[in-house]
Amino acid sequence: MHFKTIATALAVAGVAAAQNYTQGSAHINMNNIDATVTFAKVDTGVNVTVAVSKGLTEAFQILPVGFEYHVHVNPVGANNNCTSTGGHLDPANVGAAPCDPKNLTSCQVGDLSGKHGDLVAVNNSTGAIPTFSYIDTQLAFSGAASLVGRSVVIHNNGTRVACADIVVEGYSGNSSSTNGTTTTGGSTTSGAAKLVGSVALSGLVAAMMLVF
Ligand SMILES: *[C@@H]1O[C@H](CO)[C@@H](O)[C@H](O)[C@H]1NC(C)=O
Ligand SMILES: *[C@@H]1O[C@H](CO)[C@@H](O)[C@H](O)[C@H]1NC(C)=O
Ligand SMILES: *[C@@H]1O[C@H](CO)[C@@H](O)[C@H](O)[C@H]1NC(C)=O
Ligand SMILES: *[C@@H]1O[C@H](CO)[C@@H](O)[C@H](O)[C@H]1NC(C)=O
Ligand SMILES: *[C@@H]1O[C@H](CO)[C@@H](O)[C@H](O)[C@H]1NC(C)=O
Ligand SMILES: *[C@@H]1O[C@H](CO)[C@@H](O)[C@H](O)[C@H]1NC(C)=O
Ligand SMILES: *[C@@H]1O[C@H](CO)[C@@H](O)[C@H](O)[C@H]1NC(C)=O
Ligand SMILES: *[C@@H]1O[C@H](CO)[C@@H](O)[C@H](O)[C@H]1NC(C)=O
Ligand SMILES: CC(=O)N[C@H]1CO[C@H](CO)[C@@H](O)[C@@H]1O
Repeated sequence: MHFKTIATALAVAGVAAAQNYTQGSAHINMNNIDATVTFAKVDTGVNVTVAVSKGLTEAFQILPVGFEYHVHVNPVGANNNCTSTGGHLDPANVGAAPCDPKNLTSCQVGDLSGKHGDLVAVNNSTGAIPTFSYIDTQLAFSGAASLVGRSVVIHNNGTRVACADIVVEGYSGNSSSTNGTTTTGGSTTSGAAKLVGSVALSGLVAAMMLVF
């Protein structure tokens, strides 16, 4: 009896521990852009580290202020479809009004560039940007501002140019796994199929980039 109670308590604690997420990252590798955005829980919020190894060149950049990037509510769709990520993470429903970084209630939680600055192009052949980190006091790993099941999207003058799911350590829900298989809403696409699809779609994506 006592043993059963303890076992049940341990099982419940196990479930709770499994949902105690503290780490996640989005590895964006699309349209010649390679960027990793890492999220780590800290006492004051989430430590965000941005590492761009290629693709954000000055030649590609449309706005002189750089590339916007945000946390979007949904995972990436089939064939690397960034449109499927939906809108910005915005649990307070702030909307599209400009974000004042000195007044965070004016900002969408997912508006990383609005709160912390754009990704500014480095004018060399690679488009790499020196790695930087900051603490975001609004992001979380649970609740309304949770990063779990979300994605990161990089924009160029508003156009969605690259995106990836936030892979949260310990989370095996509807988002990506790290082994090349992406599961979205129950359908699974292999890494190889995604590659073929993205090659076939690259022309279309280029055309879409002019439209969105
Ligand atoms: C969550 O993980 C942190 C860091 O490992 C730990 O300090 C904390 O006690 C855990 N909380 C729960 C509810 O398991
Ligand atoms: C944030 O993460 C970066 C990269 O891991 C690390 O260098 C930095 O010390 C961290 N900052 C805090 C406040 O934890
Ligand atoms: C991308 O996703 C959007 C919304 O989910 C959809 O309307 C659109 O048709 C998709 N595009 C492609 C090329 O599949
Ligand atoms: C901060 O932003 C909110 C939402 O836009 C606004 O209602 C409030 O007046 C602003 N506060 C200050 C001090 O500007
Ligand atoms: C481009 O600039 C980045 C950031 O300063 C640097 O890490 C990288 O080595 C540079 N690449 C070239 C080819 O100069
Ligand atoms: C940048 O975005 C604005 C607003 O959507 C649009 O009017 C303009 O044509 C875009 N510029 C380029 C070069 O795409
Ligand atoms: C790796 O992918 C396979 C499907 O190909 C899946 O069954 C397995 O759970 C995945 N492993 C992890 C750690 O996500
Ligand atoms: C996972 O997908 C299923 C089926 O599409 C949906 O009912 C469920 O709410 C999703 N769970 C999460 C955590 O997104
Ligand atoms: C400020 C500067 O050097 N801008 C250059 C960046 O690279 C592009 C493409 O090579 C040039 O056209 C710019 O003049």
